[in-house]
Amino acid sequence: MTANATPSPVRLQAVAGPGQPEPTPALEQLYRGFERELLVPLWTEISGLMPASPRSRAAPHLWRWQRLKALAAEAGRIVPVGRGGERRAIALANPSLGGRPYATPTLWAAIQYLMPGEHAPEHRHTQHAFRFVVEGEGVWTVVNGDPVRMARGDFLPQAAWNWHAHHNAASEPMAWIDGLDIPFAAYTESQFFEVGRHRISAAEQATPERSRSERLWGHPGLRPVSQPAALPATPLLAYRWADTDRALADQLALEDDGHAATLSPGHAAVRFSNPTTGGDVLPTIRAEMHRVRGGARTLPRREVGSSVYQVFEGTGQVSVGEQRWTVGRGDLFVVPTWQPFSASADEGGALDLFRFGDAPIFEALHAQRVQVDA
Ligand code: GTQ
Ligand code: FE2
Repeated sequence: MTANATPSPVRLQAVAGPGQPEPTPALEQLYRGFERELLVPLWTEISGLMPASPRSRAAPHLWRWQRLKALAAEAGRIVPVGRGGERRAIALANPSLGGRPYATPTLWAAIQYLMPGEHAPEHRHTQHAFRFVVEGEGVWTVVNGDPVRMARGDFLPQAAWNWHAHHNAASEPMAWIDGLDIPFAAYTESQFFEVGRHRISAAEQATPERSRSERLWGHPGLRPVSQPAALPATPLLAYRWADTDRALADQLALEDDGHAATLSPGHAAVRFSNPTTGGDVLPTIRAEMHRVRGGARTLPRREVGSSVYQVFEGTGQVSVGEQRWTVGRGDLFVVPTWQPFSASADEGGALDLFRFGDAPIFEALHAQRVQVDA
């Protein structure tokens, strides 16, 4: 190697061990040759490259809603929102992902905050997104010119490449959470982004109770014949809490009546679905709402892929791998791939958990596995 040649980033050490060649001077020579030519043999790497089951770089971690909200409110006072920064969104950074704004290796989760009268400018991107509202109201998200009301318990998916802006039409600040596949898109180097108008039109700043998308698509089991047969992502832009709540309550009531309806005793769950296919709402993101009856506990479950949960209502205990937390409204936590997860609701009230995860990616690749410990 000449003095000014770039040093090889490959570093190989001849070490004794099961399945490893004997560390001899000849082996050292061979490894120096590999380094010069930028080569790495499988035999030194196999346990890391091909583990027996998924090992996550991400750690289970919990963020308390009260602390997030206090910091977001402070950001509301001192950080303007506008073109360039685009959004007053503050992302959860998993402690094991190197300080990147990634909740999990594939998912972004952020608290977003808008002050009264504020606008977040229009843009579009290839990342899939959604909003979920744990408390408050007063913001409309305007998707391709369709103003969509946001209120507690609502789930608002926002598929790739739709223009979107947000505006707060109320006299109070509002916070909500965003979920996006930003880390997945970054890792796969597949992103596109465009800025739109700085200000949407006065007509688009309307504050209708129901969006055009809900009037067209929001009728259970009824599809508009004028519209395309199967769309890859949901055209319905709001899933309202009243509907989600009734679906969960009905599952538990059916269980009370002796009918099979729940995932396990006392554990009801619904998945937000694309009305044109019945599949996941977004191509890369699965979203669900779970209700655990007071005093009940979910079966420990592990899945390929990572999830983020937000407590919507109630108090209880959750366990993720070796971690165990007492949780309450708004708290957010991460379940890394293949780590067992279970939740139990405190006596006296149900525990409602909003969950989003990257399962559609693995299902599309036929790489999904689920294991439930009954
Ligand atoms: O509201 O459009 O948290 O584009 C991250 C990226 C929110 C949004 C985020 C975004 C948005
Ligand atoms: Fe966006």
